[in-house]
Amino acid sequence: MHIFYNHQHALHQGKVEMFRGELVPCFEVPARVDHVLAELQRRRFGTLQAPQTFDDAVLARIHSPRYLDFLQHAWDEWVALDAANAARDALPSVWPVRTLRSDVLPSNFAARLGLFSMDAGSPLTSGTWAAARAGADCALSAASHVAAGARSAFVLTRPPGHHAGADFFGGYCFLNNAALAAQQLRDQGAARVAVLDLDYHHGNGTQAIFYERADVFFASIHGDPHTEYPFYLGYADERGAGSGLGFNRNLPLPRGTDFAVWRQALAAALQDIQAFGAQALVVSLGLDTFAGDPISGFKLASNDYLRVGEDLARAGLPTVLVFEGGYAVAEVGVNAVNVLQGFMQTSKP
Ligand code: Q9C
Ligand code: ZN
Repeated sequence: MHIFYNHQHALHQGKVEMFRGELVPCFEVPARVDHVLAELQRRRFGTLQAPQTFDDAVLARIHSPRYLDFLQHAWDEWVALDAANAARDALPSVWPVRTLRSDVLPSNFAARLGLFSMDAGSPLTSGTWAAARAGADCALSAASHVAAGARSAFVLTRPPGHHAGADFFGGYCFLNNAALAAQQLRDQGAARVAVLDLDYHHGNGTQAIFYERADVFFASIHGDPHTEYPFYLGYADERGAGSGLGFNRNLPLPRGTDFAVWRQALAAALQDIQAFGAQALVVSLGLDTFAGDPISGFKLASNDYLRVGEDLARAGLPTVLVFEGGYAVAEVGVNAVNVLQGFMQTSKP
């Protein structure tokens, strides 16, 4: 399996996120990807592949031009406010909720930071744009590789992507790597593409991006948003809208769900994807379903991830796997590579 590794991931290095009235150390840290890379090397698994570079027009297939423009220049604007900001993360603190306008683009930086975000847990740093941009190139390259006939590819990148919408960041995500990969598969000839989101948190960004489309099916298994982030999306009654009606499937599960129950949800999601007639599959591979995850509530064990990979391979589709969440840093490498190993062993002829 070709691995599209984001060599620039560590340029994004948040210091703190807002939690219960305090700034606490970030959970989404560079060591996460370092552990996956080390485990790939330890097992001599896969071959690292340098990504191609795509122009911003390809990103604009998913993200709005005004959001891309904001993200690209945000750090310079932040430092221009106060030179001392260079040593601080930029976190939003004001948002245009119901009754407030989001069509006007204020000149005030804090106002735009809020307009283009959904929480105060996703610090924007000096290297955020460079890291996210290089990650998007990895996702697009993996999709092109699979569109050209490869059975599978893995995108090893951070920051993650599935919470990022067409024009906002949040949930540690800035550019939606899985959505970019799905669109690239469409643009390179796959008529129907499925995105299967296995991260503990609902992939609100990906769902929203494709909600009114019949050419991209979105399925997600995640912690019940009544109690789990992102709270305001991911309920079972969200089935798509307009021509996209029937092309969205949410499978929320309660905190404490174990692998046996989770695996039944996986079977249901894969059945929907087969019925849809997907020609290619993008997996948002979050490993925060692990029992030891510090911010999540499912109970998967490391060995269960081998079975996950096997189940995914049995779908028989050209597959792009995209690294998303997973915050049990010491175990995330073993868990991620277990999925890949299960997938490879099962997809071999
Ligand atoms: N104190 C992904 O897994 N809130 N994002 C966490 C922890 C945000 C997770 C609060 C969780 C976002 C890609
Ligand atoms: Zn997550």
